[in-house]
Amino acid sequence: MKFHILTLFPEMFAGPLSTSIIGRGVESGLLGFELYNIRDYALDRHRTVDDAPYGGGAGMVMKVEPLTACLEEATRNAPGARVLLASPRGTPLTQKMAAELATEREIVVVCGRYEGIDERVRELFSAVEFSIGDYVLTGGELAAMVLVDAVGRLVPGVLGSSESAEDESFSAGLLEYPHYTRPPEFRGLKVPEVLLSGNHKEIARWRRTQALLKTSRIRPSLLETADLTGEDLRVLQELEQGGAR
Ligand code: 9D3
Repeated sequence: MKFHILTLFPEMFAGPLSTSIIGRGVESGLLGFELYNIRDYALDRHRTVDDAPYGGGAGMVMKVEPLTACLEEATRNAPGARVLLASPRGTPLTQKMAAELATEREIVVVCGRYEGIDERVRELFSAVEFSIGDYVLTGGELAAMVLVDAVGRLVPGVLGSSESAEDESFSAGLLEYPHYTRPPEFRGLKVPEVLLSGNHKEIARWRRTQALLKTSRIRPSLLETADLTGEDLRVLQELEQGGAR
């Protein structure tokens, strides 16, 4: 999978693209990146990339001409690729979207800065806007990195066998159970006995209950779409009654 990333700050990407799982994906040739500095496509003397909004108001808008020239270059390099636009008004990125994008050969991602991008860019390239959540960032770069991370790790071969994405469907839409490793006691805090018991059936039951408890506390709406068994529903009902929340 090759990502074509259009940004005014290409240097921001150096860390995430060279580190850990994504960095290894690049090393192994499974992932590729091309960074485009949008300013290189501004043709005036001052290399202007922004201007005041028509209709007035605060802030600046990214100009259509440099972005179009830059996108024309990127889409020449990636014919037929989907064009994504990082934007606070986009569709919230989900694991499902990440999995769909991971099947593409190439993706073009535009990182906005200032108040936003001239709307005609979206129209001209049938760009799809995505957001990473309801909080305000200073630009689209961090959102693009989040997308690259979420999508890149799902490209076949990028995750090692020990990091396999397989057990992600295993948790069936619930928050994960708590994790522990050695030592068995630290500053008086003990690892739950059941995890040391070697009783795998009991361990699985405990983990499932913990996942249900955590989810009902932190993200109760996930329970509406989670893949729950009859036993799960019984456990949840007990939690509700027992006041263990
Ligand atoms: C005053 C209205 N603001 C919209 C909420 C203006 C504005 C704030 C921040 C316009 C652009 C930005 C920069 N943010 C992004 O480019 C962005 C973003 C985000 O802020 N939150 C979550 N996802 C994303 S994706 C791109």
